[in-house]
Amino acid sequence: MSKKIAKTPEQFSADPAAWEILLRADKMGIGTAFTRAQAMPACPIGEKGMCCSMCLMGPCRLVKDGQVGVCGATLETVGARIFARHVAAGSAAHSDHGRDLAFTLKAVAEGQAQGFTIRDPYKLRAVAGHMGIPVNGRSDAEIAGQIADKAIGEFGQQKGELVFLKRAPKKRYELWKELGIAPRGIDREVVEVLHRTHMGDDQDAEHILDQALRCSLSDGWGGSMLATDISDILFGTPSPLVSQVNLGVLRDDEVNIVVHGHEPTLSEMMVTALNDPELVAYAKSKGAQGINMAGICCTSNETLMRQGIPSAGNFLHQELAILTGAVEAMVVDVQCIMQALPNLADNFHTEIITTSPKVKISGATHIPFDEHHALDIAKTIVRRAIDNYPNRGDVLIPNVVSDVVPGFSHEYINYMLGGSFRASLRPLNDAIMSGRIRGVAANVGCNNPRVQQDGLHNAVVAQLLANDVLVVETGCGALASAKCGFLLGEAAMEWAGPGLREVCEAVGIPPVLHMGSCVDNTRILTVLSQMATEGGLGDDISDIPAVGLAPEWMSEKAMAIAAYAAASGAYVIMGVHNPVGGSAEVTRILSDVWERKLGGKIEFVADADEIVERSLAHIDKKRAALKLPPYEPDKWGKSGDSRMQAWMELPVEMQAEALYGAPA
Ligand code: MSK
Repeated sequence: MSKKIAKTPEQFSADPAAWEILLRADKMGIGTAFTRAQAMPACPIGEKGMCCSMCLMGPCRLVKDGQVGVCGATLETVGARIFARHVAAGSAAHSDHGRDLAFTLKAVAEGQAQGFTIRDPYKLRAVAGHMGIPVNGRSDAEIAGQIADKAIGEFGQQKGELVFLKRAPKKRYELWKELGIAPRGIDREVVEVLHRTHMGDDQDAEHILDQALRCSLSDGWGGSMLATDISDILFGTPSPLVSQVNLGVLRDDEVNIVVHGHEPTLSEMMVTALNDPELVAYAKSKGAQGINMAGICCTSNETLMRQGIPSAGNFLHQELAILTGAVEAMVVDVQCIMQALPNLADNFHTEIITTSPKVKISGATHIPFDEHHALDIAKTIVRRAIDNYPNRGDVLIPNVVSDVVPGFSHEYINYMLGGSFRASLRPLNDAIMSGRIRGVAANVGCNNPRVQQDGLHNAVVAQLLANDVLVVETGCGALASAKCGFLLGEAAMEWAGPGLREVCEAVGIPPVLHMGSCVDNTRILTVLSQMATEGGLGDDISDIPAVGLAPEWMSEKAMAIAAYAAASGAYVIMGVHNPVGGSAEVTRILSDVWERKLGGKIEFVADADEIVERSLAHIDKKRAALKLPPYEPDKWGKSGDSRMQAWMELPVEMQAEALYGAPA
């Protein structure tokens, strides 16, 4: 049903492409997540984690001072349980994605995965090294099979510890063991959170949150890390390329297929299918000029950084893409897919196709993915989209696109800083030590219609760049920056402070580095670990002048990421609101207690300026602790391209005078 837009499109989103489509939705009387959020204020009790629904004696609302639930549960226990369950759900989602990739790798090793192959044998061997799997004299298939078996075993392991924990700095690894939070097996830690938070179990807030930490680590240094590594083995380790982002990547004269969700397996095969000459000819027979694929959310990040497939946008663009009227099929897999899509698509010709055996949505067509017949399934889907092209009605594609350079895997960052034979993060550490780069921020996470789309991401990133903070990004935060033009080399000239600009010019990189999808936050863990062991920035992740930010987060996966980042020693600031803000004690444990125990913490800050202020204060505190020179921007910026640019802007007569002296 139509909702009157009380907010303007500009208040809903910072993105001009969204403005145009939101006006169209309003004219057509179609609601979106933007208008639904406005029409449905968040529940004031649930919003602060003050409602316990863990058993049927409730739900209990703990809204008065000292009030307890029917069982006697306190606000602290309730808040800790809610937080821990969010972390467990987020960890389960990420990690299950990793499990599916492990099974695909196993099928590839056995020659049973149609169309898939091992694209990065170097990464295959590197991962084998991390797992203690011998590689000498063995075929790719043999190594892949053993990696897959080991990976699958990590999920069901009951005792011991996950094999990737030793990829963390030694001090961090020892700390996890000392605190008793080193994860034993991925599934085990998720199950234990659910057990401990069942009615009548663990009732000490800090103790519950310790298990949340252990569970999150099983994601960050377990399931998600496996997902990243195996994706690289199967589909190639990303390196920078050029592509485009925003709704303007949709074509008005081609069949448009949008892939959305998180898993790269089917979408990678779709890329092969859409280049099939027979299907291209079939599309032309239906009156289209060709077949165009674009992505949304993290499936988009996967195909963007590896194949250069353009991105139609981030989380809140999923409905807007359909509202263009130009999408023949939206092909979804897992996570972050709004249930509103099939109803919305009923207003247009778009077919919503669910492809994961785990995800069905009423009103959508279900074509389940099976890695043994991936190419056949991809071709079937492409053919359906082509058949749908003649049904297209009125189309409105905003003429808004930005160029983007994605694909900075940690392997590529090492290569770009040191070349093939001296690949290293040494120049990055040196730049931070000298003060050219003040520190590093990882800006990640979602959009949330409770706040202006991309507004917080863009405001925070712009201010950090101006303060010489190098920004790395994943997920929908990265796509927000891409739309805004931050993921381009030229952005350094426009946005970066003098020291950061010098580094970007010298290395030839954007000031904001796209590192992948939300499971790929593990790439950031790898970079931080390497920075800590490279020398000069302490010997643990908690020593590094760095922060983690998720200004517009909404998903439980973001909570899992925040928890494993804090457990790994990072200061994490989450925007929007504190989901356990009703309990001052839980809020204190997540910040003060965790900082004392782990050197990392989570805080919730809704305001962009305050996020930046706290980030810079933390970075400067870490610089001081390392006895690095204080941040002095005036020392930098007198070399490199900016000097050249200033020169080029001088009138020719002044250039001549500077070179040859004043005319006689
Ligand atoms: S897709 S989890 S909205 S980043 Fe990874 Fe974006 Fe957040 Fe989903």
